[in-house]
Amino acid sequence: FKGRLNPGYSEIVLGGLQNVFPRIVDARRIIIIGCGTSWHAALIAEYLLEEYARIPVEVEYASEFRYRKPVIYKDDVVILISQSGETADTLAALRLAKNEGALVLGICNVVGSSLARETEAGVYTHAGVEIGVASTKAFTAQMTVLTLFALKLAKEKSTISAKEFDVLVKELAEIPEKGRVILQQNHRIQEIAAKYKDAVNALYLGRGCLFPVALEGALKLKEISYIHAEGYAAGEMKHGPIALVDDNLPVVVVAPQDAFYEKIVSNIQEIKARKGNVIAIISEGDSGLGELADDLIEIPGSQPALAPLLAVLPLQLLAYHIAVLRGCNVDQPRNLAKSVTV
Ligand code: F1P
Repeated sequence: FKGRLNPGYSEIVLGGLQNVFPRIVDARRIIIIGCGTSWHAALIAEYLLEEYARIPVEVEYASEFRYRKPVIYKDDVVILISQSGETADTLAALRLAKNEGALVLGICNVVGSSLARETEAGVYTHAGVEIGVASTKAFTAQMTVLTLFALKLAKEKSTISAKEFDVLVKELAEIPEKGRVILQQNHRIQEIAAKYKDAVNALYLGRGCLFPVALEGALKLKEISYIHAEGYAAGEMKHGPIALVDDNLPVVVVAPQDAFYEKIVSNIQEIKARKGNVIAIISEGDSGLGELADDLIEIPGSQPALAPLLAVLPLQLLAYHIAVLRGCNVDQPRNLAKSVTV
């Protein structure tokens, strides 16, 4: 269970998967399963694996997968993601897939957990102990492992050019420094939190692999501040959530300068036309949204596939500050358990 990024050599080593990698390369499809935050990491992986490794991917909640009668092939690879490695639904899904003869792999944070013991191979995220109930650094670590996995598989399957692979690996190594730059805006994010701490509802929007990041931002706010929040694919706004927009609704829009930029700007215009309050997560130095959005948080530029690793940080911080300002216990939110073992 070892993962190692070897910049300079443009090679990705995921030691824990070494013996089973030939089976992964030959897989018919990949099914990724998790609960809560781990499920959001799985959704991001679907974008990356299909784009780069050109393999069909299905993502499902463990709590659904375990109770229906899913079709599982012996040449499927089933990846179970869990911070704790003890989530009952995820373990039940693991056993179901294993019984059907699929290759079951784990991505988890707790060494020696049930998930690690029962899967055939896997990668530890080594994110350190998660003190808070709501998953944060484990999510970043899960995404990092899944990004490495997608790129390694793409390389083995020759579905990515050497140049594109090298650029992504190089930029991946720069992510920690870019993350530090985002954390320097902590005070600014705290000020934004003070403006919206009394909100009753909030909406989070994103496109592409930043759509699951919007889901995760909404989940963090719900979990620790008890504000009702919904995450949506920005293109779906006009199919329902737009009815909610008024001058009481904060809308967090993940809007870096990527291929969707024009579309997301037009989403922001639609929200502003209905007097919604827009908190935009923008690319560093993007002056275009200054006039339009109410509040801006900058993230350094990156390859679009790596943007989730950066964009989630201000959303986690925003939820944290709002929860603290509302007097909530951010480490032990009501009704939640670190490991949902029943
Ligand atoms: C899954 C999860 C977490 C959430 C909370 C309840 O846990 O839904 O994402 O933050 O802790 O459990 P895990 O399977 O990733 O340990």
